[in-house]
Amino acid sequence: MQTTTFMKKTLCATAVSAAMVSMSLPALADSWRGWNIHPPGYPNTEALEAFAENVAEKTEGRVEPQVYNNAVLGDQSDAIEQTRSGALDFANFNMGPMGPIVNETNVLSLPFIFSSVDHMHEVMDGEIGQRFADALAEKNLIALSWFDSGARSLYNTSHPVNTPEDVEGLKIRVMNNDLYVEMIEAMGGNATPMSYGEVYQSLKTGVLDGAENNYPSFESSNHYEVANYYSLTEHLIIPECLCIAKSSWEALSEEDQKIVREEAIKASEMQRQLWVEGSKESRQIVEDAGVEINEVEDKSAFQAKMDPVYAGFIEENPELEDLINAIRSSN
Ligand code: BDP
Repeated sequence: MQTTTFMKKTLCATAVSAAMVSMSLPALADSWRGWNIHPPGYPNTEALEAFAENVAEKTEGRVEPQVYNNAVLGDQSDAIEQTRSGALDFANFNMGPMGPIVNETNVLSLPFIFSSVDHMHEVMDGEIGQRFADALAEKNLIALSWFDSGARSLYNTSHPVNTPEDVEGLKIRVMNNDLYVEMIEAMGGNATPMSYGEVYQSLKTGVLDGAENNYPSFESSNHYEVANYYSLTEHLIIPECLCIAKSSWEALSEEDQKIVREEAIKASEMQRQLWVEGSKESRQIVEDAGVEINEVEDKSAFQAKMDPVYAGFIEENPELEDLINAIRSSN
């Protein structure tokens, strides 16, 4: 039989992979599946991919994380449950949809709880952040670092929002958390909890009038193509975690835990840097596409509407009042 170039290449590749398999045989690689809601190129995606690559390299292949983008492994609430049970190994979760599962994290979803993104980082990187990490750990999620998610603002298909009166009657999509329903209703709108992937179509067909998000998500989800008014209410500043499933974490040696922790912290530093740049770029893209962006002169009108939301929350969760006060007074 004549050996063709193709066969030679194939034989050669087979020999190489056989050699690679035998070289790596003693340490069985732990393949980690990681959930990510965002598309390639998004700041979080880049940071998660760097995390995966660096962990594989530093553990010399003992842990092989793989990131699955665009929520192909399920929507966020499902993915949280899958990570808690160990069906998924790691993920980048927003603390919004975490609220129904880890009650303490609802504090982070109180509108205007942080005065700025810097304030949020200071809190999350300190002792208070550790309190949230402890609460997550009780629910089998090991939060190793905190990502930026900017500030979320309202956008809609019909007019600029300057005052709560402008929100009246608008059907606004919110993430899956009852607190956001209360928040939008307190502003005068009608809230619809919905998973992220369904929002574009719903805006397009008029099922929704608007939603709320940061610039990078407003842009990468293409919502800006259908919702042309973005109003800087900046009502929510919600941190996100790089979380590992407790069972995956506990299966690691101490040495590998150290590597994974260090890489998670490095990933969050990278994400925060990329976030600043990415937010500016996204703002430019949506403006160039014709989106009208307006500052909200008097945010205190929105803040004042949130008093009953806080009062109701504290009434239901009196044990969390000191945490709310600690965050507010840490500024
Ligand atoms: C983005 C968050 C993502 C959320 C999404 C949403 O990064 O985790 O799922 O908003 O609105 O900003 O659902």
